[in-house]
Amino acid sequence: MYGTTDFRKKYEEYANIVNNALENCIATDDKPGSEIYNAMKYSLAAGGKRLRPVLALAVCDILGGNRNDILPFACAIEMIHTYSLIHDDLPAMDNDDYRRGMPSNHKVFGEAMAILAGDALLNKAYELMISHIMKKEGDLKAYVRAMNVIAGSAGAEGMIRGQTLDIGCEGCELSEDTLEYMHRCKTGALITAAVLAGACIGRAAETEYEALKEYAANIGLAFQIKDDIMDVEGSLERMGKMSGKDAASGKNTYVSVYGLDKAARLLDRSVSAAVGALGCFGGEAGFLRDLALFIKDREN
Ligand code: GRG
Repeated sequence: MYGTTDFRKKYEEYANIVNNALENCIATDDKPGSEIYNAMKYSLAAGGKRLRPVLALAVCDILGGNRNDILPFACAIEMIHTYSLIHDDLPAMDNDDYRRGMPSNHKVFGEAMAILAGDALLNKAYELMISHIMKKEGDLKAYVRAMNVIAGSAGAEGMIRGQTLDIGCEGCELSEDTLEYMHRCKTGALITAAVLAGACIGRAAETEYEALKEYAANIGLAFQIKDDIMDVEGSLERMGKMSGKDAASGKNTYVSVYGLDKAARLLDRSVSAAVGALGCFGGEAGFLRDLALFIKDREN
């Protein structure tokens, strides 16, 4: 049940699996230039909720998939997410001094190193997935499909499209449809990729895959609406990053377009739709239902 130790215990269990695996993902050596590893590890180890890899593991589990098989994909998604945060914090983008409760990557290592650390994490993510696939024998389709979903969602039709709109539309008024499209790309795409990677590796049937896609689209939207609400109501202490920045930089958010009350109603609607999408899984999907509620109530 959400809010009870069961949900929290399970979430922590998944997050610990991911954290342990991530610790071993970035090697180190004593050759010249090895300081890049420090910049990569700094942001990767800085904490964060690990929401995306937890989702990937949970979905794979519900489908009876192999945890060791989804883990490299889950870690790769977290690396891609971390790279996007490092780049998003740069002065040329959102110019944020704090992330995950710590100084942003470029504040510690400088802008050039922060760009390189992000690039290196992105490359490492694909190396990790491909290395895993190379160890496999037989039908590799499910692995390649998972990787294809991840690559597509991180790129110019997904997260980067969303960021392009976000940066390009500062100070202009977006229609409700374009706002939703921007958020579905910027935040929703990678969250959806995490769920669908779990579905691919867990060998979901097509109806299960479609149901999970619907669930993911709705929690992705809910996650972003909540983020927009927290930017108005949150604080640096609670969130580990600056609040109030969206309004100050003229960003289009659910709060700026709809107001706080309607944004909260839209959040409720997305969470209900997410929960509704899981009907075909019955009791097996309890954790995913609780996760949708957690997204609504989270404080960071
Ligand atoms: C630079 C290509 C590129 C993309 C950046 C992710 C992103 C796109 C920008 C981040 C800006 C932002 C605050 C978006 C709102 C939603 C979001 C992705 C929040 C951060 O994700 P969390 O809350 O972070 O899961 P943690 O630290 O918990 O992992």
